[in-house]
Amino acid sequence: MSQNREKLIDLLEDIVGNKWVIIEREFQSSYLKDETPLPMLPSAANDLILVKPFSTKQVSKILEIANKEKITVFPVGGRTGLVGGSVPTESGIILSLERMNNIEFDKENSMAIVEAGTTLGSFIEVSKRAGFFFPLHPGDEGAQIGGLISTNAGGVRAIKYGVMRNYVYGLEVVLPTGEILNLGGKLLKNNTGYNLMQLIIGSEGTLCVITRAVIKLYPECRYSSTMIVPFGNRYNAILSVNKILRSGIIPLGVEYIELRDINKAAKHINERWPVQEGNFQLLILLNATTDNELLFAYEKISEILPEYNPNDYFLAETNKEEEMILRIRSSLYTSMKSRIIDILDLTVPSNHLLDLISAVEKTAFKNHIDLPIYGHVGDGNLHVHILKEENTNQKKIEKIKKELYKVASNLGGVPTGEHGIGKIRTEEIKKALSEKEMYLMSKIKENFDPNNILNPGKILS
Ligand code: LAC
Ligand code: ZN
Repeated sequence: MSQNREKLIDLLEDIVGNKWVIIEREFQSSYLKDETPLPMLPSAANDLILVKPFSTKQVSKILEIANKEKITVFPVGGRTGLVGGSVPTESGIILSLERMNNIEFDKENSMAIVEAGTTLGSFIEVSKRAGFFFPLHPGDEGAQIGGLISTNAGGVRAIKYGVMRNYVYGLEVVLPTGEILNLGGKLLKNNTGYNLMQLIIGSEGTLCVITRAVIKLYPECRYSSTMIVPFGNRYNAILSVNKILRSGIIPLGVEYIELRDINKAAKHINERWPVQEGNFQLLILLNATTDNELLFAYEKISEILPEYNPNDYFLAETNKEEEMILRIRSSLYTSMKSRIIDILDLTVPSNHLLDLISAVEKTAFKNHIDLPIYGHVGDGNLHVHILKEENTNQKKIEKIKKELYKVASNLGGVPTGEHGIGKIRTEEIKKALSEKEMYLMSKIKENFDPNNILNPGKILS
């Protein structure tokens, strides 16, 4: 161990205490990866020090030292990302804010002041106990607030209230220099200059470390229901979505799933998917403040659907059933993960979803492979999975990905609507954006982080 490393460990221990500086590799193992499929997962570097501060002041001191000594810092949350965004790919410090998990409520403003290390699961639970609803649900409840904000998370309930950036009103962040900034606040309107707060949301830990956030909450919704609509035909399922979304009702979410995959997900967590007919299914999540409003939405959907020949409808009305359906849906990725080479996150304008799906089908057919699809059709966002199969090789995989990215782009889409760029999509962003946009982004990075110490090599390479 070099002298510098010893000195750094001493300094960090002075800030957070011996117990919270972890230097043994075996105790760092879960911090060296995220949920990226193994064939795509970047390798973690050697010589890493895991630090767990307890306050914004401690985060500030750590960054001040790191910046002065030009030591790389990798902020991590719940490590549930899918693009290697939090993997510590260079020697340096892994900064976990998991001990910073305090939640306060401002009931008069319907907002919560939440520390970055709070998990999604506990935030949903504690908010519920306080009489509030936090609708966003990006799958894994082990995700942390800081990570949800820095990746602008989405998930299955992102239509009615939007994605994470729509919930964030204020941020406390620490710049790579150690300076602490408070951006936004509890204001519902704020036009005071460039919106740095929104720039930071989705910046994947490359600009600053988020330590605390002011988050908008909604009143607890007493009326909700989850519809499962099975179809015998993929195209009909997809075509009906646009019509539903234009009908004047706003569902919490509309998901597309396939029976074969969702059955495996259910089995994975010892549950049973309630609808066993129709290989192509829509999951429609509804909520309302009155019974009548819910009934209206349900009737509207029931009016539209017959045109698309669904096999039947299934309506889950008890909270228990709804929770079980959400849990099974949230397990889709995990249940497939060991077979996945890569999970794409293609996003197109919703009127082009069908074009995207038929292009994926063509690519699958041409290459004699299976490309399972599911995802957030209500957001125009589909996950296409490239699986480990006997007839795949690296060259073929690259060709398939290139083809699919091109299709999305030709339809006015982007390579990612949800998972972000992280480490593994840095070539994709260059193809998706103009040189000028990339230049402006690199200048923004330089201004926030002149020594490039914070999550280097992510988003921009
Ligand atoms: C999902 C994750 C993989 O939609 O984004 O389940
Ligand atoms: Zn998703």
